[in-house]
Amino acid sequence: NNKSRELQARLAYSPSVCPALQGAYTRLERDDTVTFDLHREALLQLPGIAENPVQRILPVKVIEAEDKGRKKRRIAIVFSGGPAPGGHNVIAGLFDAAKEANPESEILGFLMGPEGIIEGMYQPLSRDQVDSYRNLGGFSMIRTGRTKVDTREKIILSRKTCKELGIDALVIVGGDDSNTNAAFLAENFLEDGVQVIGVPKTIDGDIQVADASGQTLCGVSFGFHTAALAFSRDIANLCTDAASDVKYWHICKVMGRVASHLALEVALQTHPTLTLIGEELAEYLDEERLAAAEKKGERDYTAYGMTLRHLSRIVCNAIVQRAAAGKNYGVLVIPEGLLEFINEIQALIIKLSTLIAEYNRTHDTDFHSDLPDLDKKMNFLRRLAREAEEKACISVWNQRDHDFFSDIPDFFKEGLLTERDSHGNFQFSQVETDKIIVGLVKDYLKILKEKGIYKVGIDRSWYENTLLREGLQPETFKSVLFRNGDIKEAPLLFKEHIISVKTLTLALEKAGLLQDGSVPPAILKVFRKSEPDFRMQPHFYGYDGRGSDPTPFDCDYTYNLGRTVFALISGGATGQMAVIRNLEKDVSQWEPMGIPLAALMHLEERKGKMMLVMEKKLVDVESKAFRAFKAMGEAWLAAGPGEDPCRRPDPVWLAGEKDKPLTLMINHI
Ligand code: FBP
Repeated sequence: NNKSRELQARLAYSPSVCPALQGAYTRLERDDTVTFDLHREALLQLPGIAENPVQRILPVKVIEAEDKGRKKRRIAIVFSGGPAPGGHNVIAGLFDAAKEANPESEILGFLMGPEGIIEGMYQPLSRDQVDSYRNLGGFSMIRTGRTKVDTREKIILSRKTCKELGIDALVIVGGDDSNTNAAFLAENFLEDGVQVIGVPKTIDGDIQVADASGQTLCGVSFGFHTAALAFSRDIANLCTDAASDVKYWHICKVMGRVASHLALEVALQTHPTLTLIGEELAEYLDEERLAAAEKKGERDYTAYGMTLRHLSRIVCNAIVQRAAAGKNYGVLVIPEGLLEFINEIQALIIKLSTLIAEYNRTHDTDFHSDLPDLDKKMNFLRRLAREAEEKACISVWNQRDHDFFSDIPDFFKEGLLTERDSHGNFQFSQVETDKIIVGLVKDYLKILKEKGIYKVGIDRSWYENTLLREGLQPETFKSVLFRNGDIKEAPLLFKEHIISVKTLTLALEKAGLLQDGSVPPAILKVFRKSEPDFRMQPHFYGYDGRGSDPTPFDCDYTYNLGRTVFALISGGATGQMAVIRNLEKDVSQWEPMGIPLAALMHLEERKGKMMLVMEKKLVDVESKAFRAFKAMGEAWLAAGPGEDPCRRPDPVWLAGEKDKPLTLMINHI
């Protein structure tokens, strides 16, 4: 039998269903208590769906079910963007609900993402097929892709496919960009009577919706909980490793293209030594610099936001603080999208995007194919900088930009120049952010070491245990290395700059503690441990978590989303996103709803242009979850990873139905 016990349990698991979705029939009811501030541009670009109402889903008895609920339907579903655990259960929920309402209804899967709609690549889904993927991770049943249906031609082809296949409704399971796609397709499909419903997917956790009054309608996107828990299990293991071998700082880059939700969740789940949250760094204000400028009657805008150099100082301060306590190890968590929040880098990314878009427009060709290697790209930028200087006019790219850009390492330059994805997003997963941080930190630590600021103390409990084991009395050791024998008071090792074995030997000689003319091995061992030697091990938590099998919470959530989608379709809705309200509560209190996609849109810069796209929700630094994290920061920094504060979350499958994202739970206390 190739099926593990977990796999067998997964295939047999029957997700809990909320009361409104337990029967075969439902009806929609307009909910005017939920209101949104509609963007003017959404009204202009999506006039047909912009004023959709919010719809609640209510159960009806079989006898009351209207004919439209029982109608035979052909529904197509597509996965779009990165995989997220639980996608197969959206299909299962939709499949079950559609078949219960009418066994003759059919569910088709478009293959390889939106490309499948454009090219007409699809597969009818059978019960056996759906059953064999229940409660399993990945998007492998129909696969996924990142193609954007963004041109007239692609929209025409998509309409043609749906018409030819006699599709009644199209379900798009995706993140913010895919739901933007869903909104534009819904608008364009109105004429053909093809309904379009979006489903909030992404491990990044940045699809969260609250209405104008602040009431939460979608607390988190599906897949977030699983990915965060999968990463957390591994990172908790690293905390144990760090505290065991006591020689490494593990640096863990955690996925999340822009928002730092995953990093925050991982921090709350595992209590690592230090976690950087991009959104907090973006709020940074250099008050000293601001005050200095104000004194001169000037306004220094560079004081707002964090620089790379400052960021490396934050990390170094933590390393130095721990080193002084004898802890030359730790676990640092950084969000994948960290650089997005560093002002100087963000400004650079926007400038580069504008230049690339301009190049493509004026050359009617492609920047990346025309200038394939870094040297060619750099020559192009150099030429632009020269031209701008000659014209002495304000330009997108000037010599200062060029100098700053030239100064950064080649791998980082290449990362910043990588091609945007089809939605115009900067591909942070392709940039070795961890390598950049490690480089900066090492450079700065070197300076701190030379200044005598970065020096390693001795972990008292560790050295006492070691010395006792070696039969050397701590009192003897202390009297040699510390003034008055008081470890807290004055570690001689540093105050006297005893930094080499030679000096240590002299000190011991003075105290008559040499054994056969050399340092006793026990002391040497302690001394070696105390030598500042910064070693960092980089790790990336991303694609593995995306492919994990879902937690019970994500299994239930996605199955209910699938059934919600069918309820919306059978109620005649289009241009809506399926959501479940009250996710933080028990399934018996979950409320399935449809919310208008158009109301979730705003304007954003993409490939150098302002575009109407779904708004991502970033980490709110005023939120309860963020404040809880900040309140624990000092304790986590002082502690050894693997020691008391370190938290080991349950394995993904054992987490239990009631285990939900901590950020979601804390924010709803
Ligand atoms: P979605 O927004 O499509 O769900 O994808 C999220 C994500 O997993 C990000 O965390 C990551 O930056 C990106 O996908 C990686 O994309 P790719 O698969 O193209 O490398």
